[in-house]
Amino acid sequence: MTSTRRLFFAIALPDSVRQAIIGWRAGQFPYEAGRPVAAANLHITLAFLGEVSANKEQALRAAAMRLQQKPFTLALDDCGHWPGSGVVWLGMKRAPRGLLQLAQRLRAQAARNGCYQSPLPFHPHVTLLRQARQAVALPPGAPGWEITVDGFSLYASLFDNGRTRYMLLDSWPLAG
Ligand code: 2AM
Repeated sequence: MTSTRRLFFAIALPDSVRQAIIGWRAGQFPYEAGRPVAAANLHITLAFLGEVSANKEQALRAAAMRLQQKPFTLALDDCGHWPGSGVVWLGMKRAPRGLLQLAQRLRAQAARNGCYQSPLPFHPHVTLLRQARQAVALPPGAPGWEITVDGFSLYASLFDNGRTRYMLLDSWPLAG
């Protein structure tokens, strides 16, 4: 049996932004709204890869290394709720073209390597709360934290001691 890991490509958020987000979140949502995602786990997923073998991981890493794209900025200025998946999220009113392009390229590579990709439109977001299945009073927007994205990363999703933890495996710069 070959072992697999649950992997995804994502944009890491700077520590200062993660701290600002959790401070803001604490003032916006009551305890019963949902389960807050740990500060260390706040990120924007670019492509979810699922359970991946070591061989496939190598191919995906090689594709990530070949990818050429310029850095871009984004502003986290939107907030919403998906009751079906129980997720309250932070996002962007207008996702920058660079972000959509980066995600599209990584998702295309993932699909080429046999990783199932959802046919639903890509909606870049930071998951703030989980298990939010009841109606949630949402703030009208979000403070609009600006982030310069000059790289992207590969993470493994681990579950230990009843907690989900994301382990950073590798990062690649955006340049060119
Ligand atoms: P979520 O935060 O909206 O749940 C690690 O689990 C990351 O991959 C999370 O950002 C999660 O998105 C995303 N993810 C998990 N399962 C997924 C799936 N089946 N399709 C797309 N993204 C998924």
